[in-house]
Amino acid sequence: MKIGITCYPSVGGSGVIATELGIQMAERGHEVHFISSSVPFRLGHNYDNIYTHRTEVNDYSVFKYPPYDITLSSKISEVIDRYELDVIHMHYAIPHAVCGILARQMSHRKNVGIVTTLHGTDITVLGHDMSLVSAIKFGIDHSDITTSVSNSLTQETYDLIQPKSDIKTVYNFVDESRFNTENRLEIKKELKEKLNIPEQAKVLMHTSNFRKIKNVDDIVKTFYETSKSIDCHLVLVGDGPDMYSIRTLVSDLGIEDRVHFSGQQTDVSDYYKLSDAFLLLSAKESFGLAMLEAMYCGAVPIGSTAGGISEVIQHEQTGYVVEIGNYKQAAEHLIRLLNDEALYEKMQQAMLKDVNERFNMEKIVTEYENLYIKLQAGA
Ligand code: GMT
Repeated sequence: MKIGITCYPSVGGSGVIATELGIQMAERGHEVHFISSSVPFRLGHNYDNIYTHRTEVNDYSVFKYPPYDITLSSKISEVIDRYELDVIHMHYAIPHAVCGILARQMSHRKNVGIVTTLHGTDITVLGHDMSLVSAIKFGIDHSDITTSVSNSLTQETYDLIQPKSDIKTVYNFVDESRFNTENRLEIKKELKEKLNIPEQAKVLMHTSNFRKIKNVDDIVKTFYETSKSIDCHLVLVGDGPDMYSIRTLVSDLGIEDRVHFSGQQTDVSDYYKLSDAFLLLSAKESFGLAMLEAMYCGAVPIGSTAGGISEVIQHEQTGYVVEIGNYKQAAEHLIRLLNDEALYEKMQQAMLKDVNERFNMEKIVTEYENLYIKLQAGA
């Protein structure tokens, strides 16, 4: 098959899933075309059957707003026609699904299939913006197939947007050749030396884009509470708008010597392997891909009840789930877990088995491939 993929190419879970899916489709022999504003960051090296097409947004001075969506639609239609694409997969309803629909109308191949995947903030945040609801609904209803990354997001989309068409949940996946427990002990030792973390200290970790909805302040408070009873350090990977206030909180609590700001990293897998526990206490989170990556690397998760987090963590079996904002309870779970080696090991083993079964890459890539095949057959 010939597959077009459009996503936000910057660091972020939706771009990661779109890119990994494209790579896996190429590995299965399909021809894959990425059409986006820049080369997706996870596309590490060159593949014979992966092509990238960049949109150049026109900033002609008469335009008050550069017409990104129109330019992208035009580019997608050009690629559909030139490469005779069978399917285009749009990640995010706004603007990508709408661009895909417009592109199909512009192109000569009216039977090209459109799959749209909802990733979260297109619904959980934008879905509350009445000026965008009609566009999101249009994007879903005019796609041939719409998927969402968790049951929680699927339900929220039905409730908020009330689309006419069905939405199928397809969970996110992780490339286990990249995220695994290999050399966990050696990497832990090396990174602890590098970061000046004592060998016996436990490590808690979080990575994100440090937006308000990530509640990174709750993570710092959880760490602060935990560190009253456990010898531990906190490693924060990433950067974003809340960084200044988080640094201020860390300094106000007087814990600068045990909180490590590691900034944006292109490869976070070593940081996951360094960690005993991964924290994701967001106010909104459709799935929590970084948390799943951390789990594959052996870090036990403490998550909030937001969105799909509790679909990824099986509470008390493979990690813990606490009410949004309840950092004291998060700390209580951590203290019990990190004080009890037998409990920790049991939970870690159950977690590794569970994620490998439910979020298995081969299984989920096949689910997407079957959707593409279904569309091609019906074309
Ligand atoms: O979490 C973010 O801010 C990034 C965002 C994105 O656009 O990449 O992530 C969303 O999609 C990911 C992949 O499906 C999910 O794992 C994240 O949970 C989701 N983020 C939110 O719902 C806030």
